[in-house]
Amino acid sequence: MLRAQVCCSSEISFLMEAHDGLSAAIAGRAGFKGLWASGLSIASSLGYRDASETSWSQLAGVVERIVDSGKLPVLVDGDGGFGNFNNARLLARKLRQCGAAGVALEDSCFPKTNSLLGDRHLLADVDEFSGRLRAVKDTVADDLILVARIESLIAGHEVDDAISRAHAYAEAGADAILIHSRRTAADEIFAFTKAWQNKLPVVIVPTKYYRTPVSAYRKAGISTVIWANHSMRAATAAMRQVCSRIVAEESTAGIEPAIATLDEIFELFRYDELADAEARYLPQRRRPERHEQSSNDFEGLLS
Ligand code: SPV
Ligand code: MG
Repeated sequence: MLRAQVCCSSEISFLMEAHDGLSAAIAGRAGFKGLWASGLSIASSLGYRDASETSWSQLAGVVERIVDSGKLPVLVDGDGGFGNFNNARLLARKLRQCGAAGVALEDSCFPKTNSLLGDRHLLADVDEFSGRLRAVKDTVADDLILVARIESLIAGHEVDDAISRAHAYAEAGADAILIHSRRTAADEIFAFTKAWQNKLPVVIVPTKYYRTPVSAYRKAGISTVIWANHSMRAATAAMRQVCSRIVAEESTAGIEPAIATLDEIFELFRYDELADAEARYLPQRRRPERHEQSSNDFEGLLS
């Protein structure tokens, strides 16, 4: 399903960020066909920094909830694989067990730094990173789609460097190339796609160059666009606003119309299905005598 979207479709596809079961369910309801389990967003939701502070097993635990709750194919942000080839293949095996559809591995060094922050972005050696990719491919074969993410432009290198890495990663077995840029215009991305000529499908993350219209990505033959952190940022803004108002107003009356109703939450997670299942599977009889007796006894004690 994810392979079809990223690798085989002539239509552009969109992956929406999810960082927990709630954000995954909401994205699915909104109509997205696939999810991005974002390292930044998951770290933030756990109260960590996107600097390899989340462990690979914590990531896997969250991915499992995203997969179960969203019921959509999930491409997992695997950072650099949390170490060398061995850590990367262990991660990939675990993500497959959790039901992920793909993993994106970036050619950064451990511990990583978020690509959109600061200027200290150390690139992995091409051969060493290719080994990580090969180890993952040999471990999970085609069960997981393997996206090789190139951080050359983030680290301040030229498009040529990104292209030569893309060739090496394609050779190592990548199914798609994610080219990342932190510029506010998509010029570097289009220079890359022009030179790369879709030798493998191209995935992008337009967090910084968000003004570029999707029509330009279609024209450039881009396969997949990742909206990488927008639910987490929306939740942050909304929670901050609600918390400040409750503190200031010492009441929740004012914010009630602006927040999700409890019925929306019950509907989102299909509490009606649970009620139906209870009717089907729980014994349909009156509460046991013994129970009534003990509750009466309890009332007796209080009176
Ligand atoms: C993420 O969502 O964690 C990403 C994209 O890796 S970025 O934050 O731009 O590095
Ligand atoms: Mg990340």
